[in-house]
Amino acid sequence: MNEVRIGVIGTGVMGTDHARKLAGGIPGARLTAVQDFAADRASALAQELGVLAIAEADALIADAEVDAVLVCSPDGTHAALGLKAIAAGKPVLIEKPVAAERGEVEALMRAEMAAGRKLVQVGYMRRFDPGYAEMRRVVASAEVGSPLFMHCQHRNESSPSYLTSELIIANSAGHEFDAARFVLGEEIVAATVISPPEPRHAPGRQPQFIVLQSASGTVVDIEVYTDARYGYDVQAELVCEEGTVRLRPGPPTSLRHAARDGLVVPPDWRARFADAYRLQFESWVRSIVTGQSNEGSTAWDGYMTLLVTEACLKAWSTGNRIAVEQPERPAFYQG
Ligand code: ISE
Repeated sequence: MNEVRIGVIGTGVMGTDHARKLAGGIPGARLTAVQDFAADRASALAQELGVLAIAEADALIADAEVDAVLVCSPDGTHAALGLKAIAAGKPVLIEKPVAAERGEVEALMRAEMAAGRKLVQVGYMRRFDPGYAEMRRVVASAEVGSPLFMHCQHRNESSPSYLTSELIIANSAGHEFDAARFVLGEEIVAATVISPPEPRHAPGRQPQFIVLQSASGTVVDIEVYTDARYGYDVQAELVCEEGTVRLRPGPPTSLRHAARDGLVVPPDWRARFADAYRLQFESWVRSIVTGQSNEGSTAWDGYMTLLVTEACLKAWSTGNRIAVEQPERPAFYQG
């Protein structure tokens, strides 16, 4: 296969952004179809991009013009659509989180193992951000010793009203759970969560401060504040025995304007991680064409991230330090 024809399910904010990227020059990829439960939204995007609008997700997965599927529909539909793509023998990139319930991911892994090849990738795009990739390299090379701390900061300018304190853990912080496993190259084994009061402008939503510990003892702290008002600001610093490595904040230039001197903060993750999303798609398409696996999150990674999420939710509701379950990793997902 030299060209991968891709169908996108879900044309909300992320699906639209992804579809535009796929239509605009990812080597080896061709966007052929889009689908959304809001048919007019899908039709408008299909018209803009010159592709087919398909009414039903099942029909898009089955379509002969679709070799691979990108799932960007609401979180609760991810796993079921992933299962259908596996049944059709088509590679599927599922936006995070891969599922809301662990049983759904277990079913996904069983189906993938029965199919005998890796078909699922989960859209934790930070793995393709050059900064996190460099952190992983520094840890693996041990050039500044072993990691002691990983400090993470995840701030959104604002959030939709449906984002609850629980969803801050289950949806937003999942990026850091996956990034920590990726950078440290080992599992997270324990979680503690404490929360400051709700900010006045975001009632009903507590920011979260999460402390994780990895299998060899590295401490990972994560501040998640989704109503920070000033912009999208994701930072991370890894402290190793003999040196540190941190993500470079913001763009390569700083702006002086209107009596201020400083870095411009991006409005949201689409701008901040535009390169990571593009690199994620390039890598996904290359892995489909070559049949070689890539650095992307597998169904197993999505599963372990979900188990960290479950431990954090329990830690938050009980105030205790909670052990993360450590199921045996199937041979299929090793290496
Ligand atoms: C959203 O779903 C994302 O994936 C963003 O990257 C994250 O910053 C945001 O908090 C989530 O709600």
